[in-house]
Amino acid sequence: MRTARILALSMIAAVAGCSGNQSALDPQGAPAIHVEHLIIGITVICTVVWLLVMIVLGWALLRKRSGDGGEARERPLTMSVGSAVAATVMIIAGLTIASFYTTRGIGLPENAALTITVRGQQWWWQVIYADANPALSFQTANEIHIPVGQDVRIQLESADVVHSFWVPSLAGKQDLVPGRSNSLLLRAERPGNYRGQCAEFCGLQHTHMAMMVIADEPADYQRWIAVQRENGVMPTDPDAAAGKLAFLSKHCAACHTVRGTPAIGTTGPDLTHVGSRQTIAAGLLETTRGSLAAWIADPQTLKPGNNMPMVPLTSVELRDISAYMESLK
Ligand code: HEC
Ligand SMILES: [Cu+2]
Repeated sequence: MRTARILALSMIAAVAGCSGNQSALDPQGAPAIHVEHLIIGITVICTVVWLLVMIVLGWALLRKRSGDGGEARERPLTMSVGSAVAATVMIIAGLTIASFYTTRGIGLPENAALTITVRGQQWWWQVIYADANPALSFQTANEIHIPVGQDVRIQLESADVVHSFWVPSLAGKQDLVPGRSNSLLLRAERPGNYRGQCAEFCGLQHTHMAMMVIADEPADYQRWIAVQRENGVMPTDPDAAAGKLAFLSKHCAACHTVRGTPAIGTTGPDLTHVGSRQTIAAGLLETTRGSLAAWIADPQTLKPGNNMPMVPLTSVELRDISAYMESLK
């Protein structure tokens, strides 16, 4: 009874896991739909093959027990083995062709309107919206906004080791390889938040290397772009204003950029609009003043081994810097 209940519950969980914002079985864009068709096709064919093999095996075992068969059956046996081999070759060839056409189908169109560069870092995603006019270029981290219904070319690079970019609801999986540039087509038909994760083991904090692709209606997307292009806001709140001074006088500015201030470090994520992002530290924590304070106070306990050191701060400095970070919308 108990076993049956556990079985039923795990089946419900498995089916529920198929939908949601991070599932290859709940595709929301053309490339992911191609991949889903391939997954279903291969699963169905393999299931049929497995069932046939089991039926033949059962039949053969039963006949062996009843003592039937023997030398006289040599010829039909050769024939059935021969046809099984032929069927295997045909099925494998068929699956190879299907997989080839799927790969072609999710390939990049000649000219995607938008290209976004994503650089894998241990353990976060640097996202670069480059523009021919450098004044219009900007960077963000772990959060990629795209317009719905448009082909977006993601250019994938790596700063250190091999990572892998995978947003299952929107596209296939593609590696980020040091010294090489790969491309991937991303497309969302419906607005929403689509979660992705690094899919290639890349070190200690590989698990905490998530990203969010946010598909916006074109007008929302333009509004977001306009905000991101602006410099970091001048804090008006006294805590945040004091926090800005503290931020610039501590080591933070050596690793982080806040455009419009002397902070131009590039080791860590660009913080110009960090307060506008849903999460910090690659999906680890929701962005709130409290989580920012917790992170800045002790990044090594929250995400052991990551490349941000603990910078000694007084409690007032910590409070002010967190207020400043939160104000950077
Ligand atoms: C030695 C370089 C270095 C220094 C110094 C440094 N950081 Fe960082 N910081 C990083 C790196 C690297 C990350 C990304 C960590 C990760 O997600 O794995 C990060 C992440 C962050 C984040 C989260 C950003 C996001 O979008 O995920 C905030 C906020 C932040 N740092 C603030 C600060 C503040 C404030 C200081 C100074 C008290 C500081 N950092 C000092 C390297 C540094
Ligand atoms: Cu990884």
